Amino acid sequence: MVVKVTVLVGGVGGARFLEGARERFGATEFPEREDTPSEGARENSVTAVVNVGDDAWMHGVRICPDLDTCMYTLGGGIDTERGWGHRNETWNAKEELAKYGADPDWFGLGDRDLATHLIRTQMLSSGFPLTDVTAALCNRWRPGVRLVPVTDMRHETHVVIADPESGDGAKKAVHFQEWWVRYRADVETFGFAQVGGGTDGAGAGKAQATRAALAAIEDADVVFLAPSNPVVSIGAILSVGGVRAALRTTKAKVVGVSPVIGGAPLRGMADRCLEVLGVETSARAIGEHFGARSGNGILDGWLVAEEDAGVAIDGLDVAAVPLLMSSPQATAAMIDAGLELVGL
Ligand code: FO1
Repeated sequence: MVVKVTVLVGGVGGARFLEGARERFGATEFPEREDTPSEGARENSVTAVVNVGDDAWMHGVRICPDLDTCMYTLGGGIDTERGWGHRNETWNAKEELAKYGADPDWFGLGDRDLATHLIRTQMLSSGFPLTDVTAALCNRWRPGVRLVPVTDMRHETHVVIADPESGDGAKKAVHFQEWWVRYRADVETFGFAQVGGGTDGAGAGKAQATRAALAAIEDADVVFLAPSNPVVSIGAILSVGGVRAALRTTKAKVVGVSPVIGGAPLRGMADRCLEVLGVETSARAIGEHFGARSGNGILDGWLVAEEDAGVAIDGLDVAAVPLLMSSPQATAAMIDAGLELVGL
């Protein structure tokens, strides 16, 4: 049977999960070529609804870390060591900018990566929505999965911290990238806020999900929440207008994958983010945080690691399976376990 799969993803963990989805369901021609077979003949399709909360204007260009990490990873251009940016990268522009005293000097803006941001910035300035810009960039990278931003509006994650520059612990809000890259989250942190939103009448002040993102959730057979950061990646997606409602009403089954194994995140700083929200860093607490659709949550199923076997959450089907995404094949096996868990 044709399976329409939608995955909510953030950066590195999300990209790795998408490699497994592509392995399991086959490549989705994206952007669709003119000769793409009609719906009936279509094979399985995989659409990623990608977080835009990390996105930032820096040095006059628009940077979309999670979209680029997914595009480069699936397109074979990622630096596997860092998990972000191009392999074989050089940093000449970054060094030259620093010599001019240009701010910020703490962000790793690579020369090859800069080309992506220049194309994106030119297209955005010409009036193309981020959804179309992403399709154009994927024309080159051919990721084999459809990548769509959750919204075309600004929806940046900003972080309220104790200002390290001020002696009296005064608070200030910084962009997520400054918190993540400059401070490594190693600063007193009070909370996260989404900044941006639409200028149009409808939902002004709150970014609204695109039609493509909502359709990807509503028309799917199954929706996965990738094992991305539950707060600043998945949480930032859920905070976009229309997403929660779509997840609660879709005919699809919704399956989450725990980003935490045995009380510790695999990489990134999910524990630091969860602590800010007062959520315990455990597969159970995060499953409860997302909640069951039979309650007022968004999940039908929750995959936890074997180390967390025995986790039980009201209203949720839970399965304990290997969760190490050590290869696309291992991730494909996780996806099969998720399908089985919800009877697909
Ligand atoms: N992460 C870092 O830790 N240091 C960096 O200098 C850095 C630069 C960077 C440039 C482009 C890009 O697409 C991602 C980049 N990242 C960097 C990752 C970025 O901070 C992501 O938002 C996080 O990895 C969270 O997904």
